[in-house]
Amino acid sequence: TDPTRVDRARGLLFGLALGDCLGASFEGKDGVTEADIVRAEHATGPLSHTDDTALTLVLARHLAHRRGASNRGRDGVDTDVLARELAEAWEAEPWRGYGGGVTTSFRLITEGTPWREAIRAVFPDGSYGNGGAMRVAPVALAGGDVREVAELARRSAEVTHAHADALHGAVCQAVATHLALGLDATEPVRVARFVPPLRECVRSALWHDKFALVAELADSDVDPGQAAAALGNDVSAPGSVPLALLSFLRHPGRPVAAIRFAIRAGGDTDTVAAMAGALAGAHSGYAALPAHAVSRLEASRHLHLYAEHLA
Ligand code: 8NA
Ligand code: MG
Ligand code: MG
Ligand code: MG
Repeated sequence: TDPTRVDRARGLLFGLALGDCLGASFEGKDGVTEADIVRAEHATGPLSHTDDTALTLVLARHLAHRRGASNRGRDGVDTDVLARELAEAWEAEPWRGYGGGVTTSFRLITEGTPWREAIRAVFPDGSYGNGGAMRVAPVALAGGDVREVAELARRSAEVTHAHADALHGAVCQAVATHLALGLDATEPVRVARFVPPLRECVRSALWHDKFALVAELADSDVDPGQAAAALGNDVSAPGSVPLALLSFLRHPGRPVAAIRFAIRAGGDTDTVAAMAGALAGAHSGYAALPAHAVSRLEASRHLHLYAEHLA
């Protein structure tokens, strides 16, 4: 049966956290096998997350709070407030595996530098890292339609990432997640439902080429290594967001398979698996995630809370 809205909201957040936690121990490793990942899924003890989940929780809380009755009519993202909230989360737990550029930005923001200035301190043209995309999925629940989701995604990402490719990555991941939420989970997933709206929202030749490749590979039998070679698997937004989308499209209705594919592709495994997990969880719902692994997620209580608020 088709999952309910709240089941999908839970699937989105828990799928993201599961991908992050499982992917974290394989970051940068080559030759990761299915058996290695299965072992990680079935281990005991808490599954701890990295910056991807930590900042997703901040954005989810921000969106949930600004949805309250007292904020009716205001924008879903207050950039000045969000910049401070993200920087405070870094300051509280700087050991969660943050990128080098964003670490400097967050430190400057906590010291009082305006975020627009702080985010160009290391990279004058802004960061093209995937940090805006990795945390963006909750905006798919907050926006009413594709246009609104794209705008929220841009605003949520621009407080740390000024480079156009980082913003394109956030819009791509948010819009794809919104589309996944809206599809009937009992019917086959068609790539053609994703590519035209993504092309519309992301106006960039580089990204249009990536979407064409994703469409081609989604209907092929490429293995994760070949997918990484074709699309990239690094910390840049264009080098990771398309691979996450492909991981989902190759395994519709099977969130664990999507996450495993993303991890086996290597490189920035926590982030690609987090983004693939968000897409797959939004489509299939919480009940489709593996109960044992999900029960070990460190952030479980907050993930449930924000899923209910945002659903
Ligand atoms: P970021 O803004 O620091 O960007 C990440 C990295 O991308 C930077 O440290 C640079 O190496 C590179 N980069 C970005 N923009 C430019 C530019 N304009 N010129 C040259 N190099 C650039 O942080 P972020 O939040 O975007 O990064 C997210 C990633 O960092 C995620 O993968 C997250 O898990 C974390 N992370 C990644 C790794 C890894 O190497 N795979 C390790 C630890 C943490
Ligand atoms: Mg991480
Ligand atoms: Mg409020
Ligand atoms: Mg990462």
